[in-house]
Amino acid sequence: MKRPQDVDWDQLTEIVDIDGRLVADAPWLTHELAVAMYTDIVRTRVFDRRATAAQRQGRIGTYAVAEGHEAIQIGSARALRPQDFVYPGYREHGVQLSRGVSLETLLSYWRGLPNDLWDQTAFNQMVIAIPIATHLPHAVGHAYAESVFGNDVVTATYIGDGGTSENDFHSAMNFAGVWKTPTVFIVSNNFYAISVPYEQQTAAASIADKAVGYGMPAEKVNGFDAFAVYDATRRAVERASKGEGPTLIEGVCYRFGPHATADDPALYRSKEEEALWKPYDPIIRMRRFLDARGWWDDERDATLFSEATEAFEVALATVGNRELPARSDIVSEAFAKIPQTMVEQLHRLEADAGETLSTFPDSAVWQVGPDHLPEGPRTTMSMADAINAALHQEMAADPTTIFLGEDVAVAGGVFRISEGLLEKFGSRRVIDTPINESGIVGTAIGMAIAGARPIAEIQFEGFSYPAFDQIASHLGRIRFRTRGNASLPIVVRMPNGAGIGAHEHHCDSPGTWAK
Ligand SMILES: Cc1ncc(C[n+]2csc(CCOP(=O)(O)OP(=O)(O)O)c2C)c(N)n1
Ligand SMILES: [Mg+2]
Repeated sequence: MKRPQDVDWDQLTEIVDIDGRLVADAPWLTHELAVAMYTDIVRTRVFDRRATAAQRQGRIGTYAVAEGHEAIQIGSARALRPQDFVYPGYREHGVQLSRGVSLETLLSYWRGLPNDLWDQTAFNQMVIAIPIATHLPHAVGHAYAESVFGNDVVTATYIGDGGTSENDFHSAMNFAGVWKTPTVFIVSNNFYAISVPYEQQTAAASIADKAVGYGMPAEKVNGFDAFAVYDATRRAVERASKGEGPTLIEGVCYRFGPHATADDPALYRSKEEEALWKPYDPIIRMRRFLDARGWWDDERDATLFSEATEAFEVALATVGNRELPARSDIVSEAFAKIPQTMVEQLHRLEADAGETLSTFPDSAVWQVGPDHLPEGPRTTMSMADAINAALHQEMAADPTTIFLGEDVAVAGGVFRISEGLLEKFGSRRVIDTPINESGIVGTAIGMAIAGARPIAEIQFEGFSYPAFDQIASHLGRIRFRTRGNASLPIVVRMPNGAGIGAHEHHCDSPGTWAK
């Protein structure tokens, strides 16, 4: 049982207490900001309640309920600058609404309709990532690439207490710590991961404690106090922007509702426990604060709630009337050039369903045929020398190319494939990474979203398996998920077997897994 009296509140920073009293210095806390944040919190609450009801009516699919998390979401989102970039998890509806994602776009996502545009450049926010923690390395890579480009962009990324057990939490925190990227990690600690309580998730006394091992400052914040979260995020963004590196912010909160619409919290916590947390509702705290200052009244409140409800209903009706996308979207939106084998698979599906077979212009299809070698002088060299020459050429031709991997810089790679790159292109673009394959591919993905052309090296193909979540869950899907708004120009290169007679894993040919 997790009760408010079990929390050491003195450890958590607070700006406005549960009674709405200002308890710390906050010169930045203006009338305008407070009203804007309250408005966002109410819009998020209305969205959440209406979306939960819409799921019950069968109008959207399974939905992740956010009630209780609003202060962390709005407090952090409001502290980011317009140019900063967000990598959210599945529950950050408030962050999305506050940063301009339309109700229709959000509702389409939760209705399971991929036929709405998620334009990450319009919202400075990536589409929701469902596999827990896998988006964290993206935020780190994105921040890294922006600093290489000389842009003042901070990335913010969100995760839960349970998510900090995942491998990619570790890879992202480690890369961010070593690279000192301008990244803010925001952890919503609601003491549960679906049914599993905090104590069974981690033996760490707090999530913030985990940051120490990555050389990263951390702050524990009262996650019901949007102003405390705002202040912590504001300071973290300032530090990151000055080149002082990443920060972890742990916001302590409670999920008032179920994990998602498919979850029944009665299986793992009592009604008594839930009732103890109700007075901590961030809306009540914020409203008390505004009332005490005479900045709000019942009439304005009623208008805010009813306008938010109406906007939701209009958006839901629009989304409900939307046509399902054509079956052919599964190939046409997933590939810049559709492989012929995919067209054949699609045709088999369409034939089975008795549908007309889709046709695509020749220019949209990738016809794999014989190689056409360019005319001109030829020379003979080893494969290693040829790859090395190609890397030198590409890195010289395109300043957005970043080469990363284990032992690739100073040593020039264990097969000397990247020899000479460090000397020519410098340590910002030729990176000896920590030993973490998921981190290598994951950060490369974030770099590509930021506009870079990364080349990610896996030292031996037999060690590519830890990277496969990133490859399958993201590299292969982000184009589809964003309807082509994000296309990832990444090369993942890895040497394999080829008869070198080496010991296990150094001579694997995992290409056979694909057969
Ligand atoms: C890699 C992965 N494993 C499992 C799941 C299923 N799942 C979704 S949410 C969740 C619990 C996450 O808990 P926490 O990180 O504390 O975040 P909260 O839901 O409490 O906000 C699980 C196990 C998933 N989405 N991704
Ligand atoms: Mg949790």
